[in-house]
Amino acid sequence: MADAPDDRDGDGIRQKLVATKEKWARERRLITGAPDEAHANRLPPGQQEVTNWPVLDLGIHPDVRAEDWKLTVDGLVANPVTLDHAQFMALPQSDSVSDIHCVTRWSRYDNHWQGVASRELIALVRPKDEARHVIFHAHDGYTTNVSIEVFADPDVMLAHAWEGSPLTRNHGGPVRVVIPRFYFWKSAKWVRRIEFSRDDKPGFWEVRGYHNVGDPWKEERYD
Ligand SMILES: Nc1nc2c(c(=O)[nH]1)N[C@H]1C(S)=C(S)[C@@H](COP(=O)(O)O)O[C@H]1N2
Ligand SMILES: [Mo]
Repeated sequence: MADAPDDRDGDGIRQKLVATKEKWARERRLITGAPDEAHANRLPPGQQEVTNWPVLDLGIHPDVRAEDWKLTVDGLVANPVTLDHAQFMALPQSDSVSDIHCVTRWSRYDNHWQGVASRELIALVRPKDEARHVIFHAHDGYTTNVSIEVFADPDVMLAHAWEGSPLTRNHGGPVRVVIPRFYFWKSAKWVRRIEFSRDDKPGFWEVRGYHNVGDPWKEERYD
């Protein structure tokens, strides 16, 4: 993991933040009790639209330069790879526009992403039949998990640019995951490894009371 210069006094603050979010999970805070499974509304239940882009994480912003960044895709795949930034940028590139929905209640519409679609990575590594889950590992120690079907959604990508500019460090640059149809905690910033697994491995928030799937229209905030 890279050093964390932002992290002076960070431990206490971070423990407090984690404790607060764990408490919300126990109390099932922010649940409105009105799922919208048909996606009748663009805004999922209990969410509010914002026009800024809040920064949310554990308070560690790893300083990973593009020239040092590498992505390993491994586990139950026929062709495990480790790509450097140039090799990653040489993969077929996509543009996508999607909404962000954070479990802390804010949603941000029409984010323009550029990057590599998950489908390109899947085609490259060829997951084995036994692979059922995908685990993301990030440079700050964060992990999160989705099913292989969710990872294969056409709008899932590894993004290196947002609104036409390189993704900034505080939002997970040089490369982050974007999984638009689920709460944003599933979208790992500073991603370094994508692991295909037979067994599920609940990640940082999933073991702290957050829902294992995290569908905003079903308000799957908590376990
Ligand atoms: N590596 C890493 N990725 C992470 C997190 C984190 O702490 N570390 N936090 C998650 C959470 S809870 C949210 S809401 C989004 C926030 O992304 P943003 O700061 O770009 O808005 O990142 C997600 N991905
Ligand atoms: Mo979050």
